[in-house]
Amino acid sequence: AQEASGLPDYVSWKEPGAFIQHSPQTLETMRGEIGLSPLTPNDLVFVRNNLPSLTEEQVGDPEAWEVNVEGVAQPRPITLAELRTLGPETVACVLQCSGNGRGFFEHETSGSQWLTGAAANVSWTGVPVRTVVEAMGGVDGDKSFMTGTGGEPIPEGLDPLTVIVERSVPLEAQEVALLAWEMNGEPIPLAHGGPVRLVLPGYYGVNNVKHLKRLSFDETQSQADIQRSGYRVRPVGESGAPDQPSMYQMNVKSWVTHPLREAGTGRTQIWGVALGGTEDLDRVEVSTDGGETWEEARFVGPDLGRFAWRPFVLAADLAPGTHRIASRATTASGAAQPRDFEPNHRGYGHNGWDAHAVDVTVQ
Ligand code: MSS
Repeated sequence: AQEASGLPDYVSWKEPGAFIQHSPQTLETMRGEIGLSPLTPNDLVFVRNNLPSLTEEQVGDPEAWEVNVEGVAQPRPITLAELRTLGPETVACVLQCSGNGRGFFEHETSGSQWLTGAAANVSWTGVPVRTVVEAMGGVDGDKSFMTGTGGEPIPEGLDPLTVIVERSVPLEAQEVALLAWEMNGEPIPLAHGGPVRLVLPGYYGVNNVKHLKRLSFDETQSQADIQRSGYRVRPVGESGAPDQPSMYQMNVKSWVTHPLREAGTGRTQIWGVALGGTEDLDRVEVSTDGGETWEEARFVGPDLGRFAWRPFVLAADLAPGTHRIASRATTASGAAQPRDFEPNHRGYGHNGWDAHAVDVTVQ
């Protein structure tokens, strides 16, 4: 990984210098770039593409973009223009890659070595999936899954199932899902899945299918590799298989974003962000002595709901020396970040507070 001096063309509109470039298709927001504002501006949002993002030429007229809805009583394609005529909704939620925090595991993991920056807090506008389904006569019969398919062309000569971005989530996810066309008040940039993206509040990034071309209600899960063996949680050394837990709902997590390395003597404001996954947060505590003692931090700014993250702050008077600063969030039902997080083969879902701590030197 290297710090991006020049960003690839499709994301050249993003803040230069704010990203760690793991590859042209994986850009991590630098830890200190996340401030106290509740939403992450589009030009600071991380990027993760399994396949190259669609181009404007490939998309054509965005209003004519079609999503094929299947597994409902009256299946049919629906255009973005028509989606706009159904009742819109806005939801703020965390967009976080399943592998965020992978770089903190001690075992060797393949994939981008994300630290904290494969996460953002975004306001999405679109139409609830429930509304679309109702307009098409409801789900047809007994279905257990909702499947979203990405619109990227499949490179020639490859078995589509090995590359297609197609994710199935439990049917109940339709209660919170959105077919979105706006991201923080702008048309969704292609790098983030425009013209229409499936947004699944509370679910890991991979389930939020970009350039959505098909939404289907099914009895079984997709047979695509990304569903069958990818994004499966298993012990280190084991291969992925459909009987292992899939990366669906996010867990409780927090991390400090300031200060990261140095601070002056006297008063320092320590801040960071905390998310409850699918639940409201009860509290965030901060430690300046590596977890020996904790003090409750204060949430800053509006509460944007249970799927959003909340910035927090704690004022501290730090004596000269090195301080290990950690944060630990707890949800309304009492789920708290563990000190250590059990390793898993692909390095998914790390929320251990100790590994996310920073050593800050005060002079
Ligand atoms: N979608 C599509 N279509 N394609 C691709 O590649 N990826 C995933 C999601 N979706 C994809 C999709 C992932 S994997 C993630 S994280 C996300 O997306 C990201 O987002 P952005 O916007 O940030 O880039 Mo991991 O779990």
